[in-house]
Amino acid sequence: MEKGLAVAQDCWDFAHSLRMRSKYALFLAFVVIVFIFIEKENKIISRVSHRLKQIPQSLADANGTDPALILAENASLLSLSELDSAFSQLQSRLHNLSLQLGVEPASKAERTEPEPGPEEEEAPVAAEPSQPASAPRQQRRHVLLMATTRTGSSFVGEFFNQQGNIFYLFEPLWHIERTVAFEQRGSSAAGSALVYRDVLQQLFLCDLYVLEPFISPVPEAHLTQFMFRRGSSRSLCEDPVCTPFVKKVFEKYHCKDRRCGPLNVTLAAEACRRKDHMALKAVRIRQLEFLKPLAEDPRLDLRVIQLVRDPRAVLASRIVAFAGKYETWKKWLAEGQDQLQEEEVQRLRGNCESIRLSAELGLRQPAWLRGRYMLVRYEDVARSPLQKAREMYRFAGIPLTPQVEEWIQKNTQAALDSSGIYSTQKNSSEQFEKWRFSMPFKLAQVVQAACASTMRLFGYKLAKDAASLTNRSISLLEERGTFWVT
Ligand SMILES: *[C@@H]1O[C@H](CO)[C@@H](O)[C@H](O)[C@H]1NC(C)=O
Ligand SMILES: *[C@@H]1O[C@H](CO)[C@@H](O)[C@H](O)[C@H]1NC(C)=O
Ligand SMILES: *[C@@H]1O[C@H](CO)[C@@H](O)[C@H](O)[C@H]1NC(C)=O
Ligand SMILES: *[C@@H]1O[C@H](CO)[C@@H](O)[C@H](O)[C@H]1NC(C)=O
Ligand SMILES: *[C@@H]1O[C@H](CO)[C@@H](O)[C@H](O)[C@H]1NC(C)=O
Ligand SMILES: CC(=O)N[C@H]1CO[C@H](CO)[C@@H](O)[C@@H]1O
Repeated sequence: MEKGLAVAQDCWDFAHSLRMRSKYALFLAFVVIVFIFIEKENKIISRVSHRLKQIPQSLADANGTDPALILAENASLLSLSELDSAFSQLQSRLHNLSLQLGVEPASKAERTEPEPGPEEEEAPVAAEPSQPASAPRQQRRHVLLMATTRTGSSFVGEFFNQQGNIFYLFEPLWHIERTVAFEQRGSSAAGSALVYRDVLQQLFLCDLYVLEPFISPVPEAHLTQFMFRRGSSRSLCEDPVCTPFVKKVFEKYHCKDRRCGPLNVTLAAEACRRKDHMALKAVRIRQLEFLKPLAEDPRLDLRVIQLVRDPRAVLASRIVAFAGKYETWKKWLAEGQDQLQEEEVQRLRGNCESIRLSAELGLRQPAWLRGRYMLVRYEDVARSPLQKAREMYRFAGIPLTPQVEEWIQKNTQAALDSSGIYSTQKNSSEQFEKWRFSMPFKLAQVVQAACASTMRLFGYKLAKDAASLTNRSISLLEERGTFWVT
């Protein structure tokens, strides 16, 4: 099919394909370099490349609600048909290599979820391939906190991090984004979504080794000082994952309350398997529909919690937090008249749309997602953190422990204490609405125009004028109660 496409190309198509080829050259170079560096991990890379080869298939599966995705699909099909032969070759090399090393050819080494318990000594990489996965372990849940930046996802992630029996990871996909500098548009955005998804799937299975090829520098002997935000995962900082501190080894994202040696990925993977549940937070998963294979994986019991926040607040927060990336916005705000670049507005609209499309899909509850999707508004969490935590835990089917409640009580009160007010619903709502009183109305207007349908879906009311934006007695939030719980 792909060959046929390639043969039938006319001149324009040829030019187009050249462009695509150069677009992918970098990515290919990356794959090859990684390959050279981590021959030991050839199974993983082989699997990634194998998965990438399947992209045309997967894209055909993904139902194109998103017009951007339809375009991406076309582009991907073309460019990937060119990549196809390169990947076949890579796979063949990996196959030869694995034969030389005397290990099972990667394509046949399907992994099954290892059983928990002390007898579990072997690293998954060395595990014997066995029969197709048996029934999922009773009750083990795999929670994905799916958010975007500046939506309070670190805070909500703590709800899961604090439960002693959940293995929680904070933004593990950061490593993938860093290493594979995908373009954020068109075909490569779709490609990156599939890599994210496949890595996510392995992580949920406690295959933490899948991250290693993406950590820079690549870990040696499964030991790394560069695990992103290790300190934000309790599970990576407690015994026995916290090994004795090693002098002069600098760990950038070290544990907060104690000093540990570099992360031993094997120990972390073992800890993951010992815990009853697995949760992780990701701001890099843009489209819910890509998660379908995870929802249908019999080894997983997936629960997706999509966290959303008023896009006006998100933009206001991003302009402060990512000043460099929002230079144009700041200039536009400072200099008055100048027209805001259409490109920026388009990006804003695109972000809002992808959030809305995911939420609409989730709320529609197609069969594969039934009982697996929950939508949560940050504003509701900020106003009643404990109640929302209980709902999320009930949805996930995981017991809420006293530690979690304590943490929430301590931290929501501490935040209020430090600003001189005490904990009531009314006062904490002042906290979460702070953006209203510092946001120029024209900025709010731009967001309201670009994100109107997203705001309507989530119950964020439009402010008609500058006065209503800053008038405390006008609520910009429709009450939605627990309507969202599925
Ligand atoms: C895509 O959606 C249409 C309806 O919108 C449905 O008939 C079709 O079966 C879907 N295809 C897949 C692969 O889910
Ligand atoms: C897909 O690509 C082909 C060849 O470049 C082009 O003729 C066609 O219009 C594209 N289709 C879409 C939906 O973009
Ligand atoms: C793999 O090995 C086979 C036979 O041993 C050989 O024909 C083939 O060219 C090798 N592939 C690569 C990419 O080296
Ligand atoms: C990491 O932990 C595993 C499992 O306990 C152990 O076998 C291995 O030697 C450790 N690696 C290093 C480099 O200490
Ligand atoms: C704020 O809104 C309320 C209700 O609409 C209105 O009665 C009040 O006058 C407004 N306050 C100001 C300062 O505009
Ligand atoms: C219980 C409490 O401290 N409530 C305070 C909430 O904030 C308002 C002012 O914004 C105070 O007047 C209340 O006393």
